[in-house]
Order: sequence, then C-alpha cells, then structure tokens
Amino acid sequence: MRKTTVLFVAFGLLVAGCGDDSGVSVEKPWARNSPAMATAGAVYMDLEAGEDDRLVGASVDSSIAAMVEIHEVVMVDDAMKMQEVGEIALPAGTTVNLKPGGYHIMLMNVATPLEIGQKFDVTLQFQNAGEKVVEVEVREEAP
Ligand SMILES: [Cu+2]
Repeated sequence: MRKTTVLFVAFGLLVAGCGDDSGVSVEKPWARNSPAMATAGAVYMDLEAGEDDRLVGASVDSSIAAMVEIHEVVMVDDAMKMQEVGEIALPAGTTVNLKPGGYHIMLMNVATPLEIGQKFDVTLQFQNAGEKVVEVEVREEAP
C-alpha cells in the first residue's frame, strides 16, 4: 500500500516535469456565442509566454466554424467595434488576457450555434513556440 502511493507520487512528478514544452502557457480557455452576431462565436483565454512570442493564428475544425480570425474590440466614436489584428504580442513573463471587450479569437460562420457545456479543440499558432492545441469549453461567463 505504502509503496504504491510513493510510486504514484513519483509518476506524477515525472508527468508534471515534462508536461509543456511549447513555451506558452494557456490558462482558463473558454468560448461563447457572440452576443452581436448570430453566426459567430468567440474564444477567450489567458496566455503567458516564457520568452517573447506572438500569437499569429488560430484554427478550429470545419465542423465548428468555417473561419477563424484574431480580433480586438476597439472604441470608435463611443461605439464598440471589432477589428481584425494580425497577431497578439506576448512579452516574456506577462499574462495577456483574451477576454470579452478585448482581444479574442473570433469564430466566423459557426456551423451550429455553440452550446453551453460543449467542448472543442482550438489550434493556436505561435511565432516561436509553434502549434499548441487547447480544449475550450462553451460557458456563460469566464471560468
Ligand atoms: Cu470579433
């Protein structure tokens, strides 16, 4: 009994030790339907790069959405508008929030409206760290 416990702890440390080699940590990924557009959704998360990096692209399976863009919400004449940004800078050691009212990954031409509790993969492309696949859950609000 005692030996088994020790083994499990050792295994856990091993797994944790070689876990993430992409250089960018992703926390609290989630998604929701766009409040503004019926056929769109948005994906949010917190990103932190170990070394200077950039989020340069994102994609999802075509069964989720036909098109994916990186967007930012900006104020134009006191109105909130979205604009496409080619990339998001990730300075080393700084948490960059993708959140409602700010940066987000926009899902365009969503195949079917996102449902609360639904999960799907988003593939993120980083300039230096390469590709990273993240599972996101559709929620009412941030986790
Ligand atoms: Cu958008």
